Amino acid sequence: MGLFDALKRGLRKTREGSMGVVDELFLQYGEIEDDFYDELEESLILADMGMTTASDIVSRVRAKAEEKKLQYTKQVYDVFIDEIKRILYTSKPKAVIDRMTNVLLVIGVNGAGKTTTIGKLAYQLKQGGHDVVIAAADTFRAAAIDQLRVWAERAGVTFVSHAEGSDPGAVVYDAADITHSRWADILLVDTAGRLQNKKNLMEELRKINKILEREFPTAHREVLLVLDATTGQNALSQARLFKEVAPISGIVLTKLDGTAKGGVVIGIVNELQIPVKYIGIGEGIDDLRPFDPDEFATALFSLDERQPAENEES
Ligand SMILES: Nc1nc2c(ncn2[C@@H]2O[C@H](COP(=O)(O)OP(=O)(O)O)[C@@H](O)[C@H]2O)c(=O)[nH]1
Ligand SMILES: [Mg+2]
Repeated sequence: MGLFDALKRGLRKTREGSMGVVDELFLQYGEIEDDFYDELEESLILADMGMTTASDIVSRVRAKAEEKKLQYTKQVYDVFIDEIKRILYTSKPKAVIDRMTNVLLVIGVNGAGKTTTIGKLAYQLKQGGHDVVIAAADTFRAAAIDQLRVWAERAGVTFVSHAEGSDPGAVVYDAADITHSRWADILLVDTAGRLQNKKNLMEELRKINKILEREFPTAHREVLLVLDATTGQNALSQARLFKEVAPISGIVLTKLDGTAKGGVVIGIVNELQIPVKYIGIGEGIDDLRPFDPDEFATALFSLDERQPAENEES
């Protein structure tokens, strides 16, 4: 199966669910009436783009359609797709991995998919010829450390951990040392995400980020926030919260395969103006993909199958 087919399969629930509803609306409505735009807005909200983004999109699409004097909803489809792509392109990320040393701090709530994402990423980077070190800075549970160790072994990369309950900062110092002495070019730092103890967690993350800034002043540093797409609008509020702790440079949106509400990507990019850098479309080691706006829009809206004719009159 090709990469694009794998992406389409991963996004199937969203494409056939909430985006299918949007597609139908355009292709079956007929002549444009006021109701059409109301229904469009409603279907975008149901697709979890959020109220702000849904109303932004509809007013821009409407203005353009009126400017072009379009009569039929089918003709508005292209305008709509262009608008979706425009939003997604505001987040077109530069490459995450640079030629120099790369330090990726991975944050997010429990269960979002941080450890899995690091495992997949470590594997892919190692396959790409990089020397990767993983730091197990989620020291809260032994099981979390073991889970990451298993991924590191699968990927065949260097793994740095301390005992359960030890200071995450100390793990990060240790991993920084090892990265320097190996001349490794990539350090991935896994962190805890227990929001129940919000204040401590935020302090801990802030401290880890400081250590990385100090230890790697010239490295290419990223702070990746991992969000679970199945949580919909909750993902947006988590992003706002974590933004206060560290400068988030990119988002990893996981579990897109498990939700019909993949429209949340569009809401996140539009509202937060933080680029989505990777998407998770399954639990397997190959199921992490760099985010490509064009590919994503095409996979989401069945464009290749039902592209409406340009100037069709009926
Ligand atoms: N279906 C699916 N499951 C995922 C994806 N990413 C992570 N998971 C699952 O989500 C669960 C929690 O992941 P984990 O990495 O432990 O989350 P963490 O607490 O943030 O470290 C695990 O069962 C993963 O297999 C994804 O893209 N798709
Ligand atoms: Mg974890």
